[in-house]
Amino acid sequence: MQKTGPTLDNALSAGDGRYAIVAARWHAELMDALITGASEALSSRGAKESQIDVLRVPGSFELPLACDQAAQSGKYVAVIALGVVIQGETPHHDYINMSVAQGLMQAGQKSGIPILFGVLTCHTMEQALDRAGGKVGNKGEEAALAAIEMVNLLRTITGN
Ligand code: DLZ
Repeated sequence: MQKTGPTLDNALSAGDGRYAIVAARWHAELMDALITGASEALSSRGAKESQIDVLRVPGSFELPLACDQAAQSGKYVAVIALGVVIQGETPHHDYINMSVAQGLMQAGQKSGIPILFGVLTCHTMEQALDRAGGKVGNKGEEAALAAIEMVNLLRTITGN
C-alpha cells in the first residue's frame, strides 16, 4: 500500500510555543516509534527540546483527561495525543476508541487549543506496525505535522 499522509507547507514552522505529546503506555515498542516520529517532526520544523514535553498516561482511555488538562494549563500551543489500540477478543477496544475520539474532540473544542488524534485503532498488530514507522508511515509524525499546521492556522485566524 502506498504511504499516505498530510503534505505540509514547508514554510510552516513550529514557532516558539511549547507542544505536549501525551502518550499511552500500552504496546510500548509501537508507542516509542510514534513518540519518536512526533518529536522528530516537531524538531525538523524548528522546535527545540525545551519546547516538547512528553507526558505518559497508563492507557489510551486516559488520554482525554490528560489532554484536556494539558490544553487548559495555558502552557501549550498544541497537544498531541498518541496511543495504540489493537482489537482483542471482546469489544473492549470499541469502547476505548469511541471514548478517546469523542473525549479528545470535546477537549479541543472546550480549550480552543488544537488536540491531535494520533491514536492507532487497528484490527491487527501488522496494521499497527505499518502505521508506526512502517509502510503506511508514522502516525505520530503525521499528528505532529497536523499540530503545527493548526497552530499556524489559529495564529492566522486570531492574529496572535
Ligand atoms: C484495557 C486495555 C486494553 C484491553 N487494550 C488497550 C489497548 O490496546 N491500548 C491501550 O492504549 N490501552 C488498552 N487498555 C487500557 C485502557 O486504555 C485503560 O488504561 C484501562 O482500561 C484503565 O482505565
